[in-house]
Amino acid sequence: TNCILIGAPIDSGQRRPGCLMGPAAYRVAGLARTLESLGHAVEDRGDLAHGALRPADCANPAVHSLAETVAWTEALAEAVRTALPAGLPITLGGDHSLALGTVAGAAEHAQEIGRPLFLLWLDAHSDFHTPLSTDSGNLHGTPVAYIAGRSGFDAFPPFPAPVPAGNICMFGIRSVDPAEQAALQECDIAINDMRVLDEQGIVAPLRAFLDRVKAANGMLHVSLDVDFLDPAIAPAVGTTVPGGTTFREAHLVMELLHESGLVTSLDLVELNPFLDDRGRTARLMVDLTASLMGRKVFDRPTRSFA
Ligand code: DIR
Ligand code: MN
Ligand code: MN
Ligand code: MN
Repeated sequence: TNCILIGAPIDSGQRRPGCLMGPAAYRVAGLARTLESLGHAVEDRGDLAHGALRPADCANPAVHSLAETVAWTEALAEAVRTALPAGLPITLGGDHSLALGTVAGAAEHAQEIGRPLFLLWLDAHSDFHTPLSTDSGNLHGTPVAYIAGRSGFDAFPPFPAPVPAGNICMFGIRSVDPAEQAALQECDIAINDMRVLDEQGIVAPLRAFLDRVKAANGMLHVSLDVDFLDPAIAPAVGTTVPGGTTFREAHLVMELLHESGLVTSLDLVELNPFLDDRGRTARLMVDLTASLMGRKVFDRPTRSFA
C-alpha cells in the first residue's frame, strides 16, 4: 500500500492547546519507518495549512473558532480527495474537527468513482452535535452530524454526499450529551457503546459491520480518537473518559480491519503530546496503525468477509 501521511496541526476544534503538536509526535514516534518496515511505501506530504479565513457566524454564541474550522475543513477535504487516487491517506491530527474535512474529501472521491462510503468511528464520544446544539461550542464534537447530513452547518461547504446512517458504525462510546442522544435515537447509526462491548465483545459487532461494507463494495474511512482507548493506557488526550477499550481490544479491532482489506482512509486524532507520559500514547497510536497495516505475530487463515 502507498501510505500518504497528511499532517493536520489543528487544535481549534476544542479549547485545550497541544493537539497541534500531534503530527510532530507521530513522526518522532516513528510512524513512517514502522509502515515501511511492514513493506509499505510512505509518502509524507508534510503539514497542511488552512487557506484564508472568511467571516463566518453561527446563531449559537458558544461556538468558537468557526472561520478557522471551516478553512481547515476545505483544506483537508481537498488533501484527502486528491490523495485517495494515489493511496491510503493517513491524516495525523490534530483534534477531531479535522474529520469534517477528511471525510468530506473521502465522500467526494467515493461519489466520483461510484462507490458507497462507510464510516467507522472509534471514540468515547459520538461527536453528533450540530453547531447549533453544542453546549461546549467545541466543533470537534460535530463531525458525525456533518457527515450524516444534519442541518446547522450553514457556515460549512455542503457535505458532498452525506453518508447514510446505516453506513455509520461507532465503537467505544461512553460519553453522549443529551442533544446528541436525542438525535441519535432518531436515526439508525450502529452505536456499539461500552455496554455492547462488555456483553458481546468487540469481534461480533465489528465483523457484522465489515460484512456489510464488503457486500456493498464500499470504501471505508476509519476515524480513531485517542479517547477510544482507556486513559490508563492512553493518557495524552484532553477529554479522557474512564472505562475505555483495552490494549488488546484496540489491537484486535485493528487486526480485523487489516484482514478485511477494506480500509481506504484513516484519521489519527486528539493526541495531545503535551499531556503524554514519555511518548507512550503516541507510540501506542503508531503500534495500532501498524496492526491496521498488517503487523501480526503469526499468519493465520483469514476468515472470509461475506
Ligand atoms: C462533548 C465532548 N460531547 C462536546 N466531545 C468530544 O464538547 O461536545 N470530546 N468529542 O472528545
Ligand atoms: Mn490558524
Ligand atoms: Mn472524537
Ligand atoms: Mn472523543
